[in-house]
Amino acid sequence: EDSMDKSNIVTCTAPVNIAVIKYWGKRNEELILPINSSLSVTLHQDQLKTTTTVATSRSFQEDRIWLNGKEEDINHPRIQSCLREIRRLARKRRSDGDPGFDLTSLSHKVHICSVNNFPTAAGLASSAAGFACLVYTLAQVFGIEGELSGIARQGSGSACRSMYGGFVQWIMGQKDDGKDSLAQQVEPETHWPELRILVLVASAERKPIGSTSGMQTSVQTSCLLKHRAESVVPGRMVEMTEAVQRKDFAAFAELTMKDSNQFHATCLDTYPPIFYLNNVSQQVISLVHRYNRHHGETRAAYTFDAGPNAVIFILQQHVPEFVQAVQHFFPPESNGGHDMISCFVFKAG
Ligand code: 2P0
Repeated sequence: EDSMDKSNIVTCTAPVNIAVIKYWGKRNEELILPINSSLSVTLHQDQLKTTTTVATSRSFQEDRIWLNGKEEDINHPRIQSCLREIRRLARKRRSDGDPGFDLTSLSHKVHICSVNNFPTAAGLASSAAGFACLVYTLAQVFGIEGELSGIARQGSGSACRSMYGGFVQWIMGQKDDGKDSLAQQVEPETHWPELRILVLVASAERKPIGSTSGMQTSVQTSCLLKHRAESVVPGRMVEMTEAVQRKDFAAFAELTMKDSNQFHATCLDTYPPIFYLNNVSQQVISLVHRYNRHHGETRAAYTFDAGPNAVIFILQQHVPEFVQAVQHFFPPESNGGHDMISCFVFKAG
């Protein structure tokens, strides 16, 4: 290869994660430091995911980025944070004597191309997989290994949890510089192979209020959010970690539903209020509680993020029965006057 024209292309994928203890609210907007810790389940890699290709070449004049085929502004502050932090780490590693991936000069510009295999802005955490993938792929290109969740966090808070598989906690940290606000694996996906994740798509419409500005207003106006962050979540993080470690489905499920409900209560407590749940979401909530009551045990749990689509946690052996209940409640052949719903089944990954 001609050393005058070194180029390098790397493609990686990163999965979506679903929070069971929700992140909502920042104490530092620029560094993306949260007001509480959170815990999530990462989906299996080849399901809902982002695929990112990064190319570098001496001939590139400037950094550029394309998202789902459309060129976007590379000067977006969060993209710039990730690029800057990766290049800073690469420079540091090399000055420490580690040559890294010496195909890629630090002075080379990057072209980034990122695609999702699911609709963005449908409340399915596209920014989490997107920034996790961006940071991971850039790290591969520049030959960096090790802790990267602190950089992914600076792209999007929830992205730090997509850097690991299985059950992952994002520890809020105490420091002002954010160095201890990192994601950590609680258990790998192999820990609980029977667990299934159903996504019930009630709407693929764009959400009315984005997470970033929504949580800003919540921090400014909701005293319920302050109470939740200070007095509720710390205990729930411990209980949830233990429920996962014991594979105690009922405990896991009840905490998941309560935490989703409290998150949406803080949205309603925000002023002006934020509504992410719609009529279909409320019907799914009733359906899950009726289903559990019918069986006399907690067999299914719902959780909702910044959108109306439900995510259901359930054990493998109960999936057919639950899907049947969903189809009975939301008949697929109905149209006009009835709400439609489609169901996708996933595993932790
Ligand atoms: C979560 N959500 O824990 C919560 C639950 C939505 C509801 O993380 O501003 O896109 O980029 O840090 O990560 C959505 O917030 O917000 C989110 P930023 P992000 O999954």
